[in-house]
Amino acid sequence: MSEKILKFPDDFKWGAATASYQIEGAFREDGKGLSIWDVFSHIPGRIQEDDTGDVACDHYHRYREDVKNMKKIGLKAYRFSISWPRVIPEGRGKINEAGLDFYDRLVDELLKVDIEPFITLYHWDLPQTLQEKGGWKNRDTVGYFSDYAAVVSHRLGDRVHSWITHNEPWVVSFLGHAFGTHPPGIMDFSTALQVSHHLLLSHAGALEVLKNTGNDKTRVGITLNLSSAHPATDKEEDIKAAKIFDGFINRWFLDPIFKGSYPPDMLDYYKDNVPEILPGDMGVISRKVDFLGVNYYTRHIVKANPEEGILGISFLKPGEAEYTEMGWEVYPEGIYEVLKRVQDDYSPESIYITENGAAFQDRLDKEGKVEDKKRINYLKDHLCHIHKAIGEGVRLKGYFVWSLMDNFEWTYGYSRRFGLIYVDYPTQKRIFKESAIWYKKVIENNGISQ
Ligand code: IFM
Repeated sequence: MSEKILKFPDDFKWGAATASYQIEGAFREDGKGLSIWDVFSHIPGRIQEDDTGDVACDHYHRYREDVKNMKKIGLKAYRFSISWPRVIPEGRGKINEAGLDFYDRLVDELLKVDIEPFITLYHWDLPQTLQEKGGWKNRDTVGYFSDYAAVVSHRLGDRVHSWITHNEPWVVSFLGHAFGTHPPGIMDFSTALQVSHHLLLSHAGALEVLKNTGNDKTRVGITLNLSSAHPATDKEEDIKAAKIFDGFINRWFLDPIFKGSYPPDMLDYYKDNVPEILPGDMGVISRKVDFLGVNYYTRHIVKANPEEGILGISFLKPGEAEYTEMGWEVYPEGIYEVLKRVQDDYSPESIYITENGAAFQDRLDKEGKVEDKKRINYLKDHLCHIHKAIGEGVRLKGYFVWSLMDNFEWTYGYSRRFGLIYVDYPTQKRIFKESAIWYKKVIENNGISQ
């Protein structure tokens, strides 16, 4: 029987993604300043096993080998982030040319082998000096971010055309400022909401800078972590709880960007915690983006629980479902639900899945192989639902696996492995997992075999 292949559009961009703090290492080299993650990861007890990103995957020194591996997989695009304090050690003012040189070399190395760079400006590593001035709570940081965007664009904008301002502003706002599990470790809901507003403003500031300093090929977007929110039952209170969760994680960011206003039900719900919004802010935030980046990992089943936290909700985890090492339910239908919803309700010009992937327990066997069937199934099932969404008119232009290689998974340290490539940390040896070989075939076929 001949194999049936679900084909993707001819110009579909197959990629993989990483982020600076998670892979680079070299945390004090060549003039780099400290980031909030450098400082936070050194506080005992904050990170599993007290791991840090000091060395991580040593990508700063091994980027040539890493680009070769990308080419072996056949990637068409690579999404990575820039470390702000590597480029501007104190966040503003003096530029560190050696830091810019690193990204310059990386971009050239990628272009040499026809891999398109997608750059994220902010994947969470704020310069520590700016944190000491109030970080994202301080509105001045918005302006510093635009200046940083200009510096990077002047150096790389002739060769880099696809830019992402922020990665997952929800995580920065709430894990960093409401739940305190990420730096700066603040636990204050109104601060988190103010931060979310400043992040959105800074996105729009950088968007304008990138457009003005780039060329007619420059495309700018933002990446949001979106989820599909399912009510646990058809009881009115659970339906309402799911709507609140949707407002909290999805609409609080989508509405300002695409509609120029925060969702009215959430403004009511947050009451006194609502951020200070200056006249003109919403017009700025809703400047047109060229694309939306969507990070999708799982769905949420939401139940009303008035006793629980500020939102009064809790989550159900169905016993029969499969879970990843992060404890996230494997729910591939959700990627279809999110894509359709974004297209129907917000109609972005184009969309990229800028992250999708899974952490499972990977074992390097005696033959030196990593047989990660669960990851292959995860990726394949999600791609099937993506294919369906494209077939129904969703303007999805590309897909980036999280992640190219195992790396520092934030508060979980190195205990969670998301990579297509296994990293043996003591030797820094890179080993292709079975999923990398499978993904190579997907790219070759421009589709998935059924
Ligand atoms: O590793 C992270 C990434 O930095 C942002 N998105 C989610 C990934 C998995 O947790």
